[in-house]
Amino acid sequence: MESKDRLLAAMTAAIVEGDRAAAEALAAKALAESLDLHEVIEKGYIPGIQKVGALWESGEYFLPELISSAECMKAALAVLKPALAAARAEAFLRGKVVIGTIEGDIHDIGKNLVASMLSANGFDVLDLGADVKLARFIEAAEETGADLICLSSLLTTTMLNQRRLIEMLKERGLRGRFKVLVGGAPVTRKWAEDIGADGYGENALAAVKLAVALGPKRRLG
Ligand code: B12
Repeated sequence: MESKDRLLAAMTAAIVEGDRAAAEALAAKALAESLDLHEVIEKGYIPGIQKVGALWESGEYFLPELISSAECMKAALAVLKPALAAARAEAFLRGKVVIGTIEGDIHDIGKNLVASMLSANGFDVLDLGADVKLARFIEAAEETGADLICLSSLLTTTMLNQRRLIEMLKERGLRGRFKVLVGGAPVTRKWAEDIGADGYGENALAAVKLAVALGPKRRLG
């Protein structure tokens, strides 16, 4: 148990220090030791990028450090991704999801995590990437017959586009066709309610629970 805690602490430190090799090696170790990958991500890596955010806010870190930590985070998640995806084979299709970071916003770490976890939990996920135009979300959802549209926003300015997307769905007579889930650091339950979203999740696990609850019941049988 103690060694697991040490491993989680080392993951956090690797992200804070921007040590990519260590971040990747620790992810490989987590796989080798069959650790719970949700715990590894939530308690090992995410606290690292949160600390980096705090160091940036306090003026101790600058953009290069932020970018290098973000790259480390991505590299570690890339190591874990195949194992997360493998879990999917055991699940059955729970619904189709279109996900992306909303127009004007390039933050994609949290969105990638949510996409990976949804995929690992049996959802068919189309990840549109970051800075995705509002119309593109709607086109993709219509094309793929999606059940859920998941919108990530990390900036207070781009959060407004979540509201705009829901308005666009209404304007096009499509609001009833898709469930809209919103998330991202500045997003709150209150905001989700205010804009008429179907749900808000504070982290990737919450996103999965929400998607399961809101997804098409017919395929859950
Ligand atoms: C890493 C980072 C960057 C990296 C992004 C790299 C990348 N590829 O993503 C870089 C360096 C590029 C960057 C750039 C910028 N950043 Co930045 N960044 C961050 C930082 C430190 C961490 C974000 C992160 O990855 N967190 C970890 C992930 C795992 O958490 P998460 O994204 O919140 O996601 C979780 C949940 O929110 C949830 N979730 C996420 N999406 C969804 C979606 C759904 C549907 C659901 C249900 C759940 C859900 O689940 C996720 C997993 O648990 C934050 C600080 C912070 N405290 O958030 C600032 C922060 C978001 N950035 C900020 C800013 C200002 C910027 C810049 C504008 C800086 C600049 N002057 O250029 C640019 C943005 C340019 C743009 N147009 O987008 C501000 C935003 C302030 C604000 N009020 O809007 C923050 C808060 C820092 C700060 N305190 O000032 N940034």
